[in-house]
Amino acid sequence: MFENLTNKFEEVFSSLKKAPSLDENQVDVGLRGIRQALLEADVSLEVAKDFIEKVKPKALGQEIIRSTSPGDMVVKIVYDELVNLLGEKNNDVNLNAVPPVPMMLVGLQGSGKTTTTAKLARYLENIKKKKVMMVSLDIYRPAAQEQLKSLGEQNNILTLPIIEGQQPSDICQRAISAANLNGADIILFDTAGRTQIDLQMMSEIKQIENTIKPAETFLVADSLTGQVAASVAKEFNNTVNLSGIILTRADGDARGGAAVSMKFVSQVPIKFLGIGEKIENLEVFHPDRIANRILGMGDIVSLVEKAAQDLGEENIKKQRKI
Ligand SMILES: Nc1nc2c(ncn2[C@@H]2O[C@H](COP(=O)(O)OP(=O)(O)OP(=O)(O)O)[C@@H](O)[C@H]2O)c(=O)[nH]1
Ligand SMILES: [Mg+2]
Repeated sequence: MFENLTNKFEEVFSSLKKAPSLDENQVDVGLRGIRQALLEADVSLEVAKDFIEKVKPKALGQEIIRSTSPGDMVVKIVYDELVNLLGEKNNDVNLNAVPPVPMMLVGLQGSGKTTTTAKLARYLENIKKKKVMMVSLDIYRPAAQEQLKSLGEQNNILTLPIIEGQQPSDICQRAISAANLNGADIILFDTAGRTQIDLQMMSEIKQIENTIKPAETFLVADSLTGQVAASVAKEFNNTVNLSGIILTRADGDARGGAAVSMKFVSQVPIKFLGIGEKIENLEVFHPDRIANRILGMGDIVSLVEKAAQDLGEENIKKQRKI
């Protein structure tokens, strides 16, 4: 996952870290390498530019350049900014609503909504200890409702019985009564896939949103589509109030551009990563851990701490000299 980006960052960092001292020119070369790495990961020019603009003044700070391990210091600055860019901290699933808590999953055709609905149900049952009911509102694609039903059967998750020919708004009403009757804590609504320009479908999800008043509206987006995924999120967010992104196919994404751009472009945080086709292949998105993974340094946390400590000692020494 995100191997290309990791390799590029490693290249830049190894030359920065080798240097016993750093001057402005060396920092500049390093930052250009980072910018290039981001662009090759399919991050937009705007995101890459903003990132470098934030890192640069910090990396050129006199205490960094003069410190005993300037390379490590720059790594720490890049790490901190990357965590910021990815979303600072994980915002957990919002369960703060009257049960049955409604949540819906929206997204483009084939992005992974139905599979992710089942993954999320399993997560909420196993980790959050909630009883979940899954409901398909996809009345358009043949066998779409059966796909969710069979995922429910295979994994022992409750689904709303299918009534042929029922419209989404009626299915929503029926789901709420059935969930109450069955003592379900959460209802997950899987919606029909849509192409971006399909205004009729977009107005349908707006109507569903108005009917169920979801506590969470997740956009399911395909990581492999890079910066397109981020602009799709921005567009969906103009129609419905997205509360989180679930980025699927992260397992096959060597570049990582969607993960990096998503928050900046769409203003919506990533909450989960889909990392495979199986029901258990869902991972909570922790910006700090992902930044760690992207920078390709298992020891980054201790490195960061050490760098911060060195910086502190340096300052103390300086003060003593004065
Ligand atoms: N490798 C990988 N495959 C995934 C992931 N998530 C979903 N898929 C696969 O993507 C394909 C499409 O998934 P669906 O869940 O049917 O997608 P959808 O968005 O519901 O599709 P429509 O309802 O037709 O719009 C399936 O073959 C899934 O197994 C993931 O995180 N990793
Ligand atoms: Mg589907």
